[in-house]
Amino acid sequence: MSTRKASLTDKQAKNGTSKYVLERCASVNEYYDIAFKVMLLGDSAVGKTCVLVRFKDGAFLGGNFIATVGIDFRNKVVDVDNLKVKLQIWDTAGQERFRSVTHAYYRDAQALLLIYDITNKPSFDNIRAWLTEIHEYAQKDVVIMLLGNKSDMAAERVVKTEEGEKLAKECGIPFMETSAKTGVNIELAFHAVAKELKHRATQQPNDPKFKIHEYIDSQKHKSGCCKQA
Ligand SMILES: Nc1nc2c(ncn2[C@@H]2O[C@H](COP(=O)(O)OP(=O)(O)OP(=O)(O)O)[C@@H](O)[C@H]2O)c(=O)[nH]1
Ligand SMILES: [Mg+2]
Repeated sequence: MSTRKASLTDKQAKNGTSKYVLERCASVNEYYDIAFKVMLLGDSAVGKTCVLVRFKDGAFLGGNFIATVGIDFRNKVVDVDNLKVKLQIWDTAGQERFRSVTHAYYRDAQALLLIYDITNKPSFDNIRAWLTEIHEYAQKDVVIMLLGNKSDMAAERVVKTEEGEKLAKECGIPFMETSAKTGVNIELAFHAVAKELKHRATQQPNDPKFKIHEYIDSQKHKSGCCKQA
């Protein structure tokens, strides 16, 4: 084990401002300052596992679809404003029969990425039901982000970008379209969530509030990410 001086942890512990998981050390391979749990939710086959694999390994899981059974997680450490933020990302099974298994994990999650498939209308229509479930099982202040995945499949699109934007606006949550296949917006989605969680955990009373919607818009424009599929 390597130990790192973690002024953040001490400060937070002293003034008791955070209920987040703040840890000061890690194994040799996994060096981090602060850790959060993120959950991927959405109907079966929308691409949750592929989004996670793209983010974690930079690869696309093409070929035959293998539905996730139960729940699984992967860790990734990202840099946020010079802080090492560990995201423990839980990949849930979208199939109905596993729902009771995944419910048990909601309480621990600090962020939820709610995913639909832009080529599958029912997966979009079910987002409201997912949000009802989230309100029932998740923490009240959980960070939620809506993702319309498979943006590379322009010819098969049945859910317009504007529909995703409208729903997200109604629910007051950030939104973007992603592609686990091309990688479009995958890093940005996780990074925005990591930044929001880090700000919530470390914010001092007089610090300016982090505005996730504005951050996403500024980064989208920077990378020109949404112009191509
Ligand atoms: N073209 C394209 N195909 C994708 C994308 N993401 C996932 N897929 C494909 O969609 C299928 C389902 O992907 P998964 O990631 O396994 O779906 P899932 O949401 O994890 O499904 P469950 O585990 O059953 O909940 C697979 O055949 C993937 O190759 C994407 O961004 N673009
Ligand atoms: Mg899966």
